[in-house]
Amino acid sequence: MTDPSPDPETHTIDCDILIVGGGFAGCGAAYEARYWGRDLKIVVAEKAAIERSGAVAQGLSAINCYMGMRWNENQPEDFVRYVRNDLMGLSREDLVYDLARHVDSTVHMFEEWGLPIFTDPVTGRYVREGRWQIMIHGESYKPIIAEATRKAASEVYERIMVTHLLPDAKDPNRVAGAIGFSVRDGSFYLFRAKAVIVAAAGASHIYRPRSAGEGSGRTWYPPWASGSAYALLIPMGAEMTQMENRLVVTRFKDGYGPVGAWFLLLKATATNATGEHYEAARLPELRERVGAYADAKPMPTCLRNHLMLQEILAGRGPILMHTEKVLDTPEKESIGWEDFLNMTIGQAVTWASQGIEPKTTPSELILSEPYVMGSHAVCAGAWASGPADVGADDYHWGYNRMTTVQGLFGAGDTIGGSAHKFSSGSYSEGRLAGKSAVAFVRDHPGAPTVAPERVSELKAEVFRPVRNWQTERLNVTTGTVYPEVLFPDQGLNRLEKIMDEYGGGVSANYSTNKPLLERGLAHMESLRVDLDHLGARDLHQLQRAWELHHRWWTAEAVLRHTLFREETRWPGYYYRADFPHVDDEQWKCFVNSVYDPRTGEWRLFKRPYRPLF
Ligand code: SFD
Ligand code: AMP
Repeated sequence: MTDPSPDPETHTIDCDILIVGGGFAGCGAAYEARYWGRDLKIVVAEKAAIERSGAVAQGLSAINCYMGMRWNENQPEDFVRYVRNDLMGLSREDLVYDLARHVDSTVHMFEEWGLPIFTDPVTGRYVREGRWQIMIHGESYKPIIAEATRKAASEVYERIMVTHLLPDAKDPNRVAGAIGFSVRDGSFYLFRAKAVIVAAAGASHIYRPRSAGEGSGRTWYPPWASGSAYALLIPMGAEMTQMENRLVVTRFKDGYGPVGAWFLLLKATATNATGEHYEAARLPELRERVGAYADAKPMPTCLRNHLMLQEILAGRGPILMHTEKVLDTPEKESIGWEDFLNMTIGQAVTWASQGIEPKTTPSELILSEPYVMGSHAVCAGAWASGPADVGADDYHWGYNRMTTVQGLFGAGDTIGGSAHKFSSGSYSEGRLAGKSAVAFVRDHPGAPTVAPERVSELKAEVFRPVRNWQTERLNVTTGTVYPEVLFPDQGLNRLEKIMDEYGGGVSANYSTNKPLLERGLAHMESLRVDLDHLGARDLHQLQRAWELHHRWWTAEAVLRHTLFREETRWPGYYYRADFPHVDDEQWKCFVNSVYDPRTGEWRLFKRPYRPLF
């Protein structure tokens, strides 16, 4: 294999709308932008291949956001109440409501395109996993969705890792495109666009995972989710929200198999090692900590985590999911296995390798390491304009799902304040962003200005790890020790250690405090300086190098937000040990941040929470 070039050829692509990331939100954005913008050039840039990219690469076994309005099962207002409750009172309810009123039409389209949804032969309704979730045979979920995007987009550029967004040369608060490189041939890509929709996923591997060494890389959210959704936006000066609201999920131990179908559809229960149902027993203690939130129905996800953690810390683990009590028919047994074979094959493999027969043996549950996301039971991400017809005036400044940067939109994990979107909601939010981006392009038909010198500077920056390696490769002391080179896996281990120990990861039982966070930020600064020394022997390592950069930005934002919020709003996600209680008086508000690219300074501040009703 020849060495990658540190100064490869440049491909320039001009378009109306650039969509970064062809996952669920990106696919929805392309589909809807084409509907409203028949004449526009709509381009997708994706770091993998859209048939199997993103969080749904392996498939899924449920669609976790579906109202069922045609059967009068739920109304959007019910969903707003649910999300408000699950997020301990804090949501951008205009965004949540907007999503809820549109999500059903997305699911109906998926079915029309061939996605098999469990349907009750008697009622003709979709089979409910829980109040908001429906069951699917979803191994091929992503290829089905990608097919429509292939038809809708003018061009889909695959294997392109987007590294930076470009500001307009005349107006730094307007986006003008993006740059990246091909992970296959190493060439450089310049996209010039009138509007950009970022749909580039949340982040795993910010925190050291439970699986290390023996299963390094195994996580619940996929290892390829590298926080690009946040790292592309933050250096542009986009306002971020709720970056401290990171996700810890209850999962089957070692394989990270999700629990939803087991708890909700199969009605399995979890106990401590001696068979006690610990949740009820711990309620009085929970009330002392969080007051009335302890009696919220259903119990917020973070509080369920909290009770499990307390039980484990009290020495009463392992926590057991009693699969053996519910797989009493061949049909249920098949649903149980299919749940994992559709979506988290590794869990089925883990069962097999550990000799676990779920029909006769309970399985261990554990809490995962934290992830940064905007689409599951948390809502980290960009502060976005809401719809014009609902919500407070200060939640709306132009185009729906536009960030605080002109022409820069987001969807799915990218957009903050609006949790529980899941796959269907992320796609729906992509559709909303796609429609608005078309409106923006119609109102701003002029091409943006891209400064060639800025592009050259950034190009040199993108290929710096290749240059570093080629300059330093002979400067080796022994084996793989290159004193002047930091390899991406070494940098990643360092980042994960900092976040784990100072930012409230698994080894700290999710606990942190002001001095720890400040110390963590100091370590982050020295890591940032060392990122200039990243070395890449090949294109794979160059991609890893940029994924590390993106994880760094995401992690930095998490630490700064966690430091600013002086309370513990979501016990079970993380604990500010120096402020252990929920403090509605001071902190029932959003924590937002803006990074200033000119000065390198971060500004953190509060934004009011305004309930929709
Ligand atoms: O059970 C760049 N999710 C579930 N959703 C459901 O509806 N039902 C479930 O059953 C779900 N479960 C679940 C889920 C996820 C995973 C991993 C498992 C189980 C094991 C959540 C959804 O999948 C999730 O909410 C959405 O997919 C989020 O959509 P989006 O579009 O925000 O993210 P994406 O789909 O991962 O797509 C991101 C794309 O961007 C690309 N990309 N491209 C170019 N340049 C860069 N720098 C890029 N960085 C990233 C990615 O390749 C990808 O295509 S359960 O656990 O709850
Ligand atoms: P999971 O498989 O854990 O990602 O969860 C899938 C869906 O089920 C999400 O909407 C969760 O919020 C919900 N869920 C999972 N476990 C429970 C539970 N014990 N009680 C209520 N909702 C749950």
